[in-house]
Amino acid sequence: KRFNVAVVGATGAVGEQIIRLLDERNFPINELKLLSSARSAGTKVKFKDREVTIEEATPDSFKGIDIALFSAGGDVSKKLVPHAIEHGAVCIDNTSAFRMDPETPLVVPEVNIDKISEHKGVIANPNCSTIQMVAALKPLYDRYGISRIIVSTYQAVSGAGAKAINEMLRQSKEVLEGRDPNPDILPVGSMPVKHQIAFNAIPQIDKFTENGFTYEEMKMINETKKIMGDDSIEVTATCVRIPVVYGHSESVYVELKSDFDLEDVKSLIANAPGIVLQDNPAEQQYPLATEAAGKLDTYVGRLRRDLSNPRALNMWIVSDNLLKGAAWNAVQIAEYIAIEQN
Ligand code: 11C
Repeated sequence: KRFNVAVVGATGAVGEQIIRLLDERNFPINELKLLSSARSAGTKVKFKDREVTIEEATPDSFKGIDIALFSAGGDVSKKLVPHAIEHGAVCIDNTSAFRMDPETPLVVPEVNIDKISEHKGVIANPNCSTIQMVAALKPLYDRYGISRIIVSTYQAVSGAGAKAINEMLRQSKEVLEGRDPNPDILPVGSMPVKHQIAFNAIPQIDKFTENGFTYEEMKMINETKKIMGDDSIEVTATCVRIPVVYGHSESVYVELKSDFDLEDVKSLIANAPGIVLQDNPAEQQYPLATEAAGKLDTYVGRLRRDLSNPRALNMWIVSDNLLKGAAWNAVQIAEYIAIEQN
C-alpha cells in the first residue's frame, strides 16, 4: 500500500528534515501534501521527480490523508489534529500538545514501539532532549532497572528554531567585531527579557513553571516516566542553551537498581538499536555534537562508575536534536505504521 501523507509545518526546521527523510528513505507515498501557515503557502518544494506546492493548512486539508506529521507548534496541532483524525488520518505530533494525554501514546521506537497500536488517532513524538536520553538508557533499564536520573543538558540553538540559529550566528559576528550583540529571541521569544547566546550558556529553555523548573526540564521529568512506563523512576533535570547549532549533549548520572559490570554496560549500549558507543578516553574518543550533527543515531560515551555511589553511572549522550530528537523519530513511527498497515 502507498500512503497519502501530509506534513504540517513544511517550511520549519523540523518539517524540512521530515520531507528530506521521507524522500531519502523512499517512504511509500502516493500523494504528498505540504502544509504551512498562509504566509509560506505557494512556496514550491522539490520531492523526488515532482515539485510540490505548499498549501495553507486548514481543517479541510486532511481529506483522503492517511498519515499526517505535525510540527507547526502546539496551537496548530491542538486546532488541526482533531480535523485530521476526523478525516481518518493517523497523526504523528511533534509538539507538546498531546504528549501527556493519557489516551495518547508517547513513542520512542527503540523503547516502546508496542504502544503505537493503542493510538486513538494521534501518536506523540517526545521532546528532543528526552528522546535521546531514554533511547540510550533503555538497555540499562531492561537489564538492571533504574531508580534515579540526574541530567544536565547542553542544548543547541536549532531547538528554538531557524531564527535562533540566525541570532546566534549574528551575535557571534557582532561580538568578534566589537559590536553590541542585541539579543532578540533567546531564551524565549514570548518573554520580555532576552539574553546573549553567543559565547554564553543560558540556564533557561522555555518558560518557568511554578515549581522553579522550566517546561523543558519538566518535559524531561514527565516524559521519561511515561515513555519508560515507570513512574517510580526519579528524574531531575537542568536544561541549558549553549552556542551550538545542531546536536543536544547531555551529562547523565543514572542510579541502577542492581550491581552492574561496566564492561557489560558498554556491550549493552554498543548493541542497542539506534545507539553508537563512542567511548575510548585513551584515544580521546567521546561523542561530539559536531560529529553527531546530520546523523540518525544517538552517541554515548564517557561511561564511568560513579565514585560516590557504586550502583551509579555517569555518561555523555549526544544526538542531532532535529533528527532523532524530532524528524527522524517521527518518520520512524510513520515507517512502523506503514509496516503495520501493509
Ligand atoms: C529546545 N527541546 O531545544 C526544545 C525544542 O517540546 O518539542 C522542542 C520543544 C518540544 O528548545
